[in-house]
Amino acid sequence: MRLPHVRETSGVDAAIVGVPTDDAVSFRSGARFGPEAVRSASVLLRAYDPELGVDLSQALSIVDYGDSPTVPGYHELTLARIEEFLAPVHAAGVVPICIGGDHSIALAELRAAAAIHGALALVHFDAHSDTWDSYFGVRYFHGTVFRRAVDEGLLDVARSIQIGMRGTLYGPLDQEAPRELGFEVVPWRELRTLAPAELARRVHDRIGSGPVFLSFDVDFVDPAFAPGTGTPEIGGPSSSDALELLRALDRLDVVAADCVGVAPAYDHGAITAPLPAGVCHTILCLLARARKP
Ligand SMILES: [Mn+2]
Repeated sequence: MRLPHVRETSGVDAAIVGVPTDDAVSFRSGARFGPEAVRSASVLLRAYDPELGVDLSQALSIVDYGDSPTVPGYHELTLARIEEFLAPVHAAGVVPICIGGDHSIALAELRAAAAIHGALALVHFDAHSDTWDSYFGVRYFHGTVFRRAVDEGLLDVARSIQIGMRGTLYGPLDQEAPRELGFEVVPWRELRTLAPAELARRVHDRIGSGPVFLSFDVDFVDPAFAPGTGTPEIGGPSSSDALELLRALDRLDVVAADCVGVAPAYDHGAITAPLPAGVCHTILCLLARARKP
């Protein structure tokens, strides 16, 4: 978006933060190049969103805060570095919007956010719940991230909702796991019957008031629209569906957000990256609208 690349937080409303890591994926790696691809695609974005009636250049002060440090090959150290990188952003009251990276980064984002805001409500768009207990016998993985967040008390799970789940599982217990943890789940087969305003009502009924972490995995969208991702799941919403659902989520107190899972090596003709770029733009517009009196 040609935002100023500065570490300034004074007077800043939101900061774009790249998180180039993919050590915690179970299948296709490559999301460490996601931030670079999304920034390239975002060059085409213009400030004004006619659907939401927001001119970002007028409504918010936004910076590109650069990329978080990582330690390739040492995922748990990477989590600590991301948390440390985000701490001053939250301390300054700035909303970080992280570009992944694989979804494991959400644990570090939540640790940094909860240190300032306390336990957060989760609004989570994804084909996957990411609530498995372990992968390969290891607890810190992209598919375990929201169970770890519950374990660590980072989420107010009674105010949290997961949206868009679909695809094959290891067994029926996998489907029940997020609900047993306390999440509300709107699987894609149910979601596809809801108008965006109906989903928004469900979200608001669930969230109430208080700080929200908004997390968007690009694999929420069908791989026909977003093939450049690590764990594609067929039979999902279009990018148009996704943007309409997102736009309906007005008036949430979003204190941190991310868009994860972009792996440009699996992309074809750079189809995928405009979606996460547009999702981040839409989240910024929602932020601007929520702040208007
Ligand atoms: Mn996913």
